[in-house]
Amino acid sequence: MHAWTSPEVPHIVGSAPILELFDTATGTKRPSAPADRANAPASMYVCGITPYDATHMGHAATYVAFDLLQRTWLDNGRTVTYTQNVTDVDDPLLERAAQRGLDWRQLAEEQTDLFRADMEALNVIAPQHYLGAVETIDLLIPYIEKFLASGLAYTVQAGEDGVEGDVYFDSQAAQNDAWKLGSVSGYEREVMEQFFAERGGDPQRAGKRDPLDPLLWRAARDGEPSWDGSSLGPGRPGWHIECSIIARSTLPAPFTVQGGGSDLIFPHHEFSAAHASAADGKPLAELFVHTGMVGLDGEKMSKSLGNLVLVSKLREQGVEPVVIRTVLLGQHYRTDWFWTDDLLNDAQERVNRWRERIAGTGLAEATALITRIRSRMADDLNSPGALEAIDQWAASAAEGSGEGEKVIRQALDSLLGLKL
Ligand code: 5CA
Ligand code: ZN
Repeated sequence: MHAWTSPEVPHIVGSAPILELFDTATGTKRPSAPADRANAPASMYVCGITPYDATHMGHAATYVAFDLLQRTWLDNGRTVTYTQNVTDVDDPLLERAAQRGLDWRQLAEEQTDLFRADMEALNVIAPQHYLGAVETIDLLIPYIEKFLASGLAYTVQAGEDGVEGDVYFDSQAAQNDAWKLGSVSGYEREVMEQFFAERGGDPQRAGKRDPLDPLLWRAARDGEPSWDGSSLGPGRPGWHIECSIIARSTLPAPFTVQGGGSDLIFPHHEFSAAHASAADGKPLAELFVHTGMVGLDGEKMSKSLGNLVLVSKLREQGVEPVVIRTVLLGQHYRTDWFWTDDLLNDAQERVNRWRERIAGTGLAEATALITRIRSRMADDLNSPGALEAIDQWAASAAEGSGEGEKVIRQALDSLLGLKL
């Protein structure tokens, strides 16, 4: 699948401190590069959309946060390999397509196109590997076959619908030095059970060895799409194994950062990590980075609730993407927050002030601002702090006659993705 077109990222002279990131798995801030090799190649996997409705502000906030991560790494002189998936076959997508009387492939294609256009407008650097579940099914079948052969997976007997052949992952048997249940999330069993049930798991399924065991292969049902599963029989893959194998087939083991929203910590990232470690004994990633949830009117913004502010709608109404991006950067990526129109108005005023100030900028003040932005971003992507530094600069008197204007424009674009 093709991704969107990446913007040019200008190179900014000087250097930034090593980026530290808050890692969910250890609950601590950790350097995202080896101390002795600040410019080592970096790699990340960010969980992509399930394309059944348009990009809302929650998605935008998550992908812009990881775009800041990529930009900070690039500024550290690192090459970045970035993979993102599209969950282009999944229950909610099939259900929505049926409701709207559409072919599920057509719905997925439409919504993925809209997502790409939104990402491009928001100046988000495209991933090198942009892969749909549908195009990667062949890759994961051998993994499931191996798990079955080595006792890390099992087939349950037919459920109420009489269909045989659903395969589950044995999460107890699969524990090893690289992964144990809770390695990623750190959650207590009780919390795991709650999230598993709420987020697509099936704890009640008869015949499972542990209620938390996740599905690896769903045998074909009437009216559902299915693919040839070789010895597994026709069916379609479970959700976690998709991301796990797309990551393993495109990135080093372990790669630097596994990313996504905090709603994916458990079960999705826990079991994506479990599957990868079961396959090769290595951790999925060095760091697990999660964004907070964006809400609207007191609830998490979600396609299933329908309380959405869509990037495409705002764009249609004439809101400049740089203003949307400024709203997003004004919130720290790890906090949960609510979208409001006031935030949008404030961001527009901010951008106006920056634009008014930029003309007389001197070189020394431009360099000083870049240093401040870099040090704030190096501290767990403190973008609200970076914007405050820009505000302070904008509120100060100009100290030159414009030699710094181009430098500031390039730095805001390169480091923060803000094209004034
Ligand atoms: N396709 C899966 C991941 S493999 C999925 O979660 N898709 S999604 O469309 O529901 O979400 C896409 C990305 O946006 C995920 O990283 C998810 O964690 C994040 N996300 C979803 N809702 C919000 C929200 N309200 N606030 C912040 N991030 C969100
Ligand atoms: Zn995923």
